[in-house]
Amino acid sequence: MTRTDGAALPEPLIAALRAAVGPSHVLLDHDLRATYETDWSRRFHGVAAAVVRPGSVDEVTAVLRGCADAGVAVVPQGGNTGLVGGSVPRSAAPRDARGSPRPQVVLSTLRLREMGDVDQVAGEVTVGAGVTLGTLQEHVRGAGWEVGIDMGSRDSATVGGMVATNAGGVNVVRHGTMRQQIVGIEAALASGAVVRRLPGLIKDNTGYALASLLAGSEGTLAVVTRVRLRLVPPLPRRAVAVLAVDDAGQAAAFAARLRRGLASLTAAELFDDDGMRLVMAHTRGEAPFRDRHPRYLLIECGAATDPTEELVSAIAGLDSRDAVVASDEGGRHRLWNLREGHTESINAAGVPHKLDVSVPIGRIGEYDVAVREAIRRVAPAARTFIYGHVGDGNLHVNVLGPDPDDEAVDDAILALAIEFGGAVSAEHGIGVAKVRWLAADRGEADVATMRAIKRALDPGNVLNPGVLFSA
Ligand code: 2HG
Ligand code: ZN
Repeated sequence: MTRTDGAALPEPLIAALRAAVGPSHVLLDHDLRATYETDWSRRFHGVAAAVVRPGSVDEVTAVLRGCADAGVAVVPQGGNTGLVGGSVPRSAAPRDARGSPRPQVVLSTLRLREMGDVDQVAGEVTVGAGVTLGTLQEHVRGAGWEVGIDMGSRDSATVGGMVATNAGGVNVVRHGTMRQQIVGIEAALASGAVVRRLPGLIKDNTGYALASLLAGSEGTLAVVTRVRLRLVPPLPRRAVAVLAVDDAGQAAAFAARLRRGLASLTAAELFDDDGMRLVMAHTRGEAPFRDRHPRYLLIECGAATDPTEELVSAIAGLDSRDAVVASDEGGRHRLWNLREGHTESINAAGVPHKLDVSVPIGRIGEYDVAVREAIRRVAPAARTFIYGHVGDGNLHVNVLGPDPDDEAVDDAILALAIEFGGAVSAEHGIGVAKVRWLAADRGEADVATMRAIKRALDPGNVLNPGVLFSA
């Protein structure tokens, strides 16, 4: 994406922002802004007129009011681990009603780091939006609980960003997505109003479920400031297996059988041989098998008592090409690294096209074959890596080679996902990357309803213009 210069902020707004959050938290200098302006994919970047770092919900509302009054766009940002351009300024600045470019301010939530005590009776915790998943995991483990979500970006991804994107990760097969973990929310609207419901009631049918609406709204409806999460019991004993399989369809079929028959299943992940070789080369990892195989299925089990025997006997009933099992921490980590190392290893080899599609689980094998063929047709020299959460029907299709601005492979991959009855985003969202695909996937009536909600909550289009809908 071409980098264009952002419009500058009016002086009175700069003064108001400094007064609201303190001068040291209004970053105007190019070098200080840089890490906030490019997302994790490195494919999406734009220029922020300023990065503002409020430290409380009141400061967030002051920033929103100031920007709304000045017609300035606000891009909410957590750990900036997004991959679809939703958490960084637009490369082409959004326009106001007269067609002039609107300045964009990044509102970083990283200072919203309040960490509540674990409520031992309810099994819940309330935390600030800027707390990282890794810090939260450490906090609740110390109190004898676990977070229902886990993912490779745990040390940077924030709770607020995970709500805004309805994050998935590796344990969805067991605990569901972020939306299913949320039992309360506090969020600031573009008007400066704050919606807050944090008592953490498991059952609450009192009107619209605003927390569920904000989950997956990608910063277009509100800035999430605090979240109350349900916790899950810890599963301290773990065992991991990697199975060598014939194809993605077999991996999906095995995962489906294990979901039914293996009560301690916590993850079912897929990767291919090219991806594994790349990870091994980048991380100096060891191959789990002497021979090469077309695809690999990683299975993790978690329980109060050692699940190794249960795992071994479950996979013995599957007709895999080969299998390895690890129960010790080092061995489990080495096997997980083969899957979790993909994003970093692919990024180190170039700027990938990253598409996170959902496909009906029964059609994963067919999709894996068809999508590789479709990519070969539009980009014969490209390198394709397909990995992901096969137990949820979520594949990450990564393509190295085509220019970052060339969207032919993206289009081929997404069109096929729709043709297969899937979705153009399983977990990373629409961002700016897939705006063209929202209506194709959801249909006109759904998009019109979403636009009506957006207009009602953010009539000035202050929050994340250009994300989900064209600005
Ligand atoms: C994962 O599952 C993440 O590892 C990142 O969702 C996916 O690198 C990607 O495309
Ligand atoms: Zn993923």
